[in-house]
Amino acid sequence: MANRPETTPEPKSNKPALQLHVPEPKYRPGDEVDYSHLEIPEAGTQPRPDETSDPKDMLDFAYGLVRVLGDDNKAHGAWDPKLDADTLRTMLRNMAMVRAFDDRMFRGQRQGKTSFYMKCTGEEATSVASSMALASDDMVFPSYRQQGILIARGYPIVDMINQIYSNKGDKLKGRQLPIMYSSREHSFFSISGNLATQTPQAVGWAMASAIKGDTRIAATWVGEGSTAEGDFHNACTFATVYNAPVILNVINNQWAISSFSGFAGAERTTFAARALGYGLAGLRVDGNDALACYAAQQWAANRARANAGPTLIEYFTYRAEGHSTSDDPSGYRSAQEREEWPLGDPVMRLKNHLIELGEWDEDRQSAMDLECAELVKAATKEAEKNGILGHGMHHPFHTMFEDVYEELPWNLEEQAEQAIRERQVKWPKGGPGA
Ligand SMILES: Cc1ncc(C[n+]2csc(CCOP(=O)(O)OP(=O)(O)O)c2C)c(N)n1
Ligand SMILES: [Mg+2]
Repeated sequence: MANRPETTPEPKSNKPALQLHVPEPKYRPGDEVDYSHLEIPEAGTQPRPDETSDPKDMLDFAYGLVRVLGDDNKAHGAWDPKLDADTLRTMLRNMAMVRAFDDRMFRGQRQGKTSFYMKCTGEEATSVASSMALASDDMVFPSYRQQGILIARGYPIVDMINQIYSNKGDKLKGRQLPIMYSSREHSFFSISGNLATQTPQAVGWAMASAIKGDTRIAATWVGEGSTAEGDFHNACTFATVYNAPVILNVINNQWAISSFSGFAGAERTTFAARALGYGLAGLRVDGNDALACYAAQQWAANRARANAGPTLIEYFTYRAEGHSTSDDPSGYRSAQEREEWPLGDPVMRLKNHLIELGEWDEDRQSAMDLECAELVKAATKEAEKNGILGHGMHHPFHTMFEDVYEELPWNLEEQAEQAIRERQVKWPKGGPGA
């Protein structure tokens, strides 16, 4: 470029030259990983503030870490939600189901049955345990890594797979990218690929619920990287201004594809501390501790239901696998990160807790894992009858023009006919995806 100086310009005064800081992750492929700089308090050491607390009195909660499950596999402290053994076993099963589902769908993508899939390995507690603390008709506005909510809410696995295969059983008629589910019956808002759009939508829905004098609250989930989007900040402003009955869940899994959390501000402060500037209650929790996830969500839900205000919760966790089936994390981060992650594995921690309580054992765990794998396998076979990628068993092409207008306008009808005609001319034998 013509006007760009080739060398550093001579200083014009004795003032120091300005410098730009560009964040760089601590570890790259092949590096030894040492997480000893992370401050991880003992489980049970944080007090539990009153649910109607003034955010000004909660500053420590935005920088600390709420933890319930200790290294001794026991539940500790004021945040222990004291769930009965049946509920804990349901939570464990939902999480095991998510893992079984993720494994099979990932393989399905590698086998060419779908174009795309995203796992949530290591983050199961942040969706399963949190959503179990909500009422089943509270409205959720998730991102793409919260399949755990649908599973916890009992959405049929076969319908999830039909959506992933975009087949003729797909309730969304192939109009959404695989995994971008939507279910009005399960109060699960349509997932959008445009990051963070769900956050102002959740706040708006919560405001509407309050305007109508309804009792249902809203909760949204957003990745830490996505908090850098303007939408997230607009959501925080509206939430605090109107005291909307909403919970903003930020999943800090350390990575946004190949960008580490530092690019969204993690070098400077915590994501929970975002709450402070807006006057929102902020909680930072161990995202691999299912009981802490449940307890934090329950605290925030009680607060919202009491008209005491919105809450921003940061779940400190780790994305154990690639971003999606299109990603290979070995190209940008050290494989040791997953092994060294100091907060452990959420499924194993809950399992060990149940064993410690005398309410579970390894044999039951193996039997449950097998049962989940078999259930997912059977659902896959069922969904495959409706078609897989490239088999042409999708909804008829004409449906892509439908459902926007009550009656299809003549110009769209013409376009539809033309599109289908052109396809027949181009691929008389059916062609790709026919
Ligand atoms: C507005 C927008 N910008 C960029 C993208 C591309 N993109 C998709 S996922 C992603 C990473 C998001 O990371 P994070 O919010 O941390 O969520 P995570 O994937 O870790 O769950 C990016 C950059 C997008 N879909 N939408
Ligand atoms: Mg992330």
